[in-house]
Amino acid sequence: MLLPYNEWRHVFKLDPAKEIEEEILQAIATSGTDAIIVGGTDDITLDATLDLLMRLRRYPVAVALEVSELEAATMGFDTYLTPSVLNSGTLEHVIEKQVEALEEVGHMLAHQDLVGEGYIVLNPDAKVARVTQAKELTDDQVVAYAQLADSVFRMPIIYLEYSGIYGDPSLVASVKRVLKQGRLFYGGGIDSVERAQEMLAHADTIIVGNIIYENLEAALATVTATR
Ligand code: 1GP
Repeated sequence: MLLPYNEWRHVFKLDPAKEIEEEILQAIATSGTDAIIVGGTDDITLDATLDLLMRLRRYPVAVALEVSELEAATMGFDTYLTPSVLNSGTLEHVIEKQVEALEEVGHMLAHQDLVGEGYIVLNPDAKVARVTQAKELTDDQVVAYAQLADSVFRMPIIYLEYSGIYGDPSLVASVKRVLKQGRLFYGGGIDSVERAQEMLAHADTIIVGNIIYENLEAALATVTATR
């Protein structure tokens, strides 16, 4: 059975802009991970997204699309994760791109398949931080953003995004303490079982990205942290 997003503990994120060999794709898809998110920051094309979707559909694993880019929106995914970067310096990445996408494809998407993600981008050097002009935040602000997303906006997912670096487990724990209903996603720098376990102690779900392309064995090992 394919797991819904609110039961995911471990997720791999594949970037459609990056090439991936068939054996690596198979190893990732059959690793025991709960889901695969297809998403990236730039150079996302419809062709590459469709290609990855078709290749992944051969395996019994949930596949979610995470893009605000109109060009890549296509049918066939189990879930459509819609990221809003809450600490973005521009409205474009909070609501505008999302509205643009829904204007085009909204009528084809079912309410239950659309899941909002309140992103808090915390690595100022990450591409996503530059593209969205993410504001740097104090720890107290991070917690306040998380509470806003959870208790005010009632977003189903609050996503602490450190993309490229390993984050601060104590800040992840502080965020977890204020959440009442949303699920806490953590992503960034998970490249070992130890780090996966450390973040899973606080976050509901961990997202493993880059290491897939750097060290497959290490990436696969992170799945065992959920056992
Ligand atoms: C990126 O949160 C994910 O969007 C995972 O981060 O690539 O650093 O593992 P890494």
